[in-house]
Amino acid sequence: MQKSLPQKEQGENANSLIFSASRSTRGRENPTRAGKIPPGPGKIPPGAGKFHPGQGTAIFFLCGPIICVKFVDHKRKHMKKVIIPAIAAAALVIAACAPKAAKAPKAKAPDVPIRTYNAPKATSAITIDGILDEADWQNAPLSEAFADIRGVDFEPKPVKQTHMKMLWDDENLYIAGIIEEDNVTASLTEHDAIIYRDNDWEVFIDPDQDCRFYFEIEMNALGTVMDLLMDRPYSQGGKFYLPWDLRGMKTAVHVDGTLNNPEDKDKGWTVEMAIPVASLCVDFQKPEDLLARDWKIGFSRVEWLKKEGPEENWVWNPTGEVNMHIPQNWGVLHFVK
Ligand SMILES: [Ca+2]
Ligand SMILES: [Ca+2]
Ligand SMILES: [Ca+2]
Repeated sequence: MQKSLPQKEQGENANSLIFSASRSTRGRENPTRAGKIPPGPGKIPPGAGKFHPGQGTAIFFLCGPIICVKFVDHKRKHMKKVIIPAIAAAALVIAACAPKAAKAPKAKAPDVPIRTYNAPKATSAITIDGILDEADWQNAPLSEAFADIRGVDFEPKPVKQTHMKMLWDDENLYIAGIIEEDNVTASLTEHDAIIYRDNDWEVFIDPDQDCRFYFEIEMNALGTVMDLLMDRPYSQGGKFYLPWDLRGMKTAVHVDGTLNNPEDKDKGWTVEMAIPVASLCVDFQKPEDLLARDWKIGFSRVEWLKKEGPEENWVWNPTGEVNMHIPQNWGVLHFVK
């Protein structure tokens, strides 16, 4: 049995909820899941930078262009006179007196491949009903199969297939999620609930690729949406803004099977989304500015194979750890003109 759920459209004030401190998003509930906080610059050890002549005392005096240095050895009770060029002496003194440079933390080399999706421009209207029967969807390339978030070759590999497709026009980014599922389930019905407590579909978007002010959308098979704005990743002290709603976004889910009925075997569910580019602009950005460049975009599917967890995180572009909030490790969306 196939069932299409009604399309949902978000208005400017759609379903805004009072922010609750008890709500949180994945990665925040357990900081270890948010990735390691990068070490700060090393502290300068006490005393570093001071000139320590050891057992003696150095006496400097100028003789024209030459600096003379006399070392008085307190133990051996004698003096050594050393004549060195002024420039070299100055360099020696500066080097001895300069604080030792703090070792910069090593940047984590991206050990994940960065995938690119070449999104065609839609040639006709896309009806957001969860059904991907438009000719444009048929012609859009199917993404690589989703992999474990920790790496393309990470074992065990996902036991259920997931793919996505994307299209665009001058107003919207269109997203299709194709989710294989033998038992389609969903329970959360409240907008901005923590949707990943159900099996879900997640999209992360950073149009200007600055890893700041990026957007997260989660949906379950009931079509319930959580959307939020992040000012930066949690690992950098980022905060999320849950009352923010993606204005004008249209979403729909189509279930190919029966929802919440474990007695039969389902095929899966599909998600169809239209995201207004104008609703993703920050500062003085205009939609045409955003559509003129590539975006960073991440897709994730949370699957609770065991009720007690831990949950599976299957993603388009692995980030390398169980944490989606690493925007630099998301894939790239390229708008084919
Ligand atoms: Ca459709
Ligand atoms: Ca950004
Ligand atoms: Ca929201």
